[in-house]
Amino acid sequence: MTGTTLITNLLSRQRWDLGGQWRVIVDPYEMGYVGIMGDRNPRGFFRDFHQRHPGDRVEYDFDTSATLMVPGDWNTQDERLFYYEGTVWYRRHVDVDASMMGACGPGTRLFVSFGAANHTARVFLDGEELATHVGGFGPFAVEVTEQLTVGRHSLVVQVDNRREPDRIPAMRSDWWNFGGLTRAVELVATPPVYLRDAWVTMAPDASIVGDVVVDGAEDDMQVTLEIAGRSVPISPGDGCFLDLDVERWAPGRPVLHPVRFRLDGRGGTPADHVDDLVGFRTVEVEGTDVVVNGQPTFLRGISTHAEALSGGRRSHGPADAAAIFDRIDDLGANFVRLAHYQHDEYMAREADRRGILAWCELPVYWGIAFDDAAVLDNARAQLDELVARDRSRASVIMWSVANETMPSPDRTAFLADLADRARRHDPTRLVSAALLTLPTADTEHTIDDPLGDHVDVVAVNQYLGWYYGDRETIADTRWSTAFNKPILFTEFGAGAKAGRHGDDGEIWTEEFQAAVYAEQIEMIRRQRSSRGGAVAGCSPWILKDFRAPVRVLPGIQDGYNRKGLLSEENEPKLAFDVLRSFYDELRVLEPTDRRQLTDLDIQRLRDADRR
Ligand code: GCB
Repeated sequence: MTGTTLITNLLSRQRWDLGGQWRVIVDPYEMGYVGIMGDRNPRGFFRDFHQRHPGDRVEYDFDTSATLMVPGDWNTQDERLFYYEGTVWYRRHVDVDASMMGACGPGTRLFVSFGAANHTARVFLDGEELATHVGGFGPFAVEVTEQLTVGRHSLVVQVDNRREPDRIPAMRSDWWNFGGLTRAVELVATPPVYLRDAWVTMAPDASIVGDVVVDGAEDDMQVTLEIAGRSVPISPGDGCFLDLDVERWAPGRPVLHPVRFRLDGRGGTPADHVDDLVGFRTVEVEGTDVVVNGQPTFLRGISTHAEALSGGRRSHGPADAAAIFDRIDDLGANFVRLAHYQHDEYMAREADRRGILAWCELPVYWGIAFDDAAVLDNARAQLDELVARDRSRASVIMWSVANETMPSPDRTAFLADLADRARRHDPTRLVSAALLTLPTADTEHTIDDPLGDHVDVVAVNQYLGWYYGDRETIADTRWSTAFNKPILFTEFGAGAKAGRHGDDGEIWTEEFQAAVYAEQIEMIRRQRSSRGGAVAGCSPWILKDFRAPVRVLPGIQDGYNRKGLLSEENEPKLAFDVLRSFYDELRVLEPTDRRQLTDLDIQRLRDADRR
């Protein structure tokens, strides 16, 4: 078997879109792979057999089977698959011509790359099993150089989205388990020796650091980074270290610099190159402040799932990312929490372009088998994919290794391992994990979860005024940690059905949700960091109502978590404006952002001042 690989900077490569309508076979009993004796089925769907003679016993036929759009989740494309959790076989033909085979000169290598396939994918070409990838949100590629010839080929992918106790995520989550080839599938060409990975970013001491991985390396290759008019040698594995005065990327000021990584062979002949647009900024923690470019920066955030703004489907690609970020911009946010798993690469790129800071998260979520070494291995692999893909993104300031995990020695060891690994791979960014807070009758909360020792930012999900606590006492609540680190409220919120109005004491009304936001905001106002408090920001739960099978209340939830500031069809609820006004108020205090204000912003600030 070939196995999977990870190619970063795909957008800089020659690619052919393999999206469109793929033929599919739904296979709840997995008979397309396994025979009746539990062995590998020699006539399995991966063979893509066709009946050639009237006597041929072939009991499937992709050519006449249903189709599904790729990229896309299967749940929202076919109502029979809405709740489906199991295997679907995807098949498409790949037509290869001589120009593709030679796209990067003699020895061109070809890969099929997947933005994500939820949850486990087996890839077959012309009946041959090539690779398996585990993890529903990570990018991967499969080399097909040896298999592809000029002509038509059968590409079959078995995608299985069953929930299992030893998967990440595991059995329960408060979001839809969208199955399928949910992100782009592409054929990618590279030269025979190529830059499989190439990244550059700014370290906290403002030096520029970067490195590359050369695949197919020959001894006399040379790698150079071209940046801001300079050419700097990179020694693969040891990287580069540069003291260069570049204009900084900052929240609200998204300055991006073109960079090129060049790979040259013997005598300086060009062998490969990768282009990127990269911003440079520093990020660190000082006491209870998050400091960006030397400036304490309050994170005016919002959390979001990877769900399209309308239609309740899995989002993918640049258009969905732009639409989501339009709404984040409308809020006046400078920070987004990309919850609860790896979003697609376009999200961090859009954040780069907009000057919005980002938190990236692994799906280490409720009920993970922390005592299982294989589960830890998979978490490590998912982390590696995420860091490798996004570590040139200036917007990304934080890797989150988990959400809401119950403290236990196994859990803390597991997550400490991931936190250390994130730092080893990328010492330039912060590490965090969203912690669970449980109800107490107190208005004094001290976070002492032992994981606090292993993170840079103590992120807290708290549902005062919703799952517990009186709304009236939210504003009086005081938060501290045992760690002298910034506190970030990664979640708070309340459910409201858009268009449902009433008294602010009645749950599910927009008024109730808005009132919870007002109290939470008042609490934050009273203890912002760099003014004596410890709260360095928030990313309330959540931008938009999102599909969740556990949300069953008829007439109100109907399969949606209703904590969105926007309805599932992108209509703002009252709380949207409450949060926006708070962020407007904060922006006045922030010099970097002030330069970016439009006339409309200034008018809004004046209005906020008058209130
Ligand atoms: C949480 C979870 C999030 C849920 C949210 C809720 O704490 O982190 O995934 O959707 O609460 O609405 O209960």
